[in-house]
Amino acid sequence: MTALRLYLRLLRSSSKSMAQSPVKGGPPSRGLHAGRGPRRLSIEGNIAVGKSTFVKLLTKTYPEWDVATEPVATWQNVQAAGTQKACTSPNLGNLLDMMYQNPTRWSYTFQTFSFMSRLKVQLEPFPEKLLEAEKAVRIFERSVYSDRYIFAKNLFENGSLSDVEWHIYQDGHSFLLQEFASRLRLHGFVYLQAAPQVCLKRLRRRAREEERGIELAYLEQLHDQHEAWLVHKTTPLHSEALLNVPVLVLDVNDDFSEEVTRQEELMKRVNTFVKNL
Ligand code: UDP
Ligand code: D5M
Ligand code: MG
Repeated sequence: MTALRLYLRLLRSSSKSMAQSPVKGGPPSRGLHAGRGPRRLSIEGNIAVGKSTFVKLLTKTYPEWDVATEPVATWQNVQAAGTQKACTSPNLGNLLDMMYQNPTRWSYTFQTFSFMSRLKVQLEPFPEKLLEAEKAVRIFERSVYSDRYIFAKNLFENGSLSDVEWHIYQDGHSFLLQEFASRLRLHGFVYLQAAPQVCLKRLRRRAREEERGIELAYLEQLHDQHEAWLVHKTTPLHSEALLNVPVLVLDVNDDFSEEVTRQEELMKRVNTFVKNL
């Protein structure tokens, strides 16, 4: 069953009441990490701020941690359902490119697909082998929360999602988050913070083909969404518990990709944050 079909089936079986009512489930408030399971964190931040570079550093520094990168390749190469072998699967298109080329047509489809792909990543069982570690840690590059509270919200506010699309999206999102509350739980966010101009410079340096049309104004919108959600805490959330998840803000305006001392300092700060969860 494709992600989209599963999503639609779950949506149909969900309560008829639509998105406005907040969901009671969701990550509980935590200060100290109660119980044993792995600590689960998401690395958040604007496009091209350096998340992938940062998670690579985490992997190198803490090889015992489990790291899940963002499924961008899946969005760039949508495969037909039911096909088993990647080499023979018909490629249905580059949804990332379609969204950037025609946002009003493709944003809702993109949000549905990216949410489902992040949901799958966040629901994956923790590797047995790593569970043996005294303090197991799993890191995600972005989360089902940034999908909604950064991107979908922003696309609604800038007119790329209609009222009805935003409403249906939130309804499905809240429902699935409630259904999978305990398995989706995150214990901390690491917010990589940098000025939109810095992100634009890094975005141009990376030169991802689909992103060639992105302008500073879009990165400014996304920056404001991050600040509202993770710093000022003014973004209305589906669950109050999410509001209480600890956030580590790391200023990455200064280049860290080549600076070993800065890298060590950043890695230590994450480790201290994780230990205190
Ligand atoms: N980059 C950089 N300085 C940094 C961090 C990243 O120049 O301190 C570069 C990195 O090499 C890449 C681009 O910025 O070319 C975007 O980084 P990444 O893909 O890690 O960003 P993401 O979109 O994952 O946040
Ligand atoms: O993010 C990867 C690319 O995917 C970047 O162009 C932003 C885009 N993206 C990721 N999630 C979403 C959602 N939910 N909606 C719209 N666009 C999205 P990067 O920051 O480069 O790792
Ligand atoms: Mg990335």
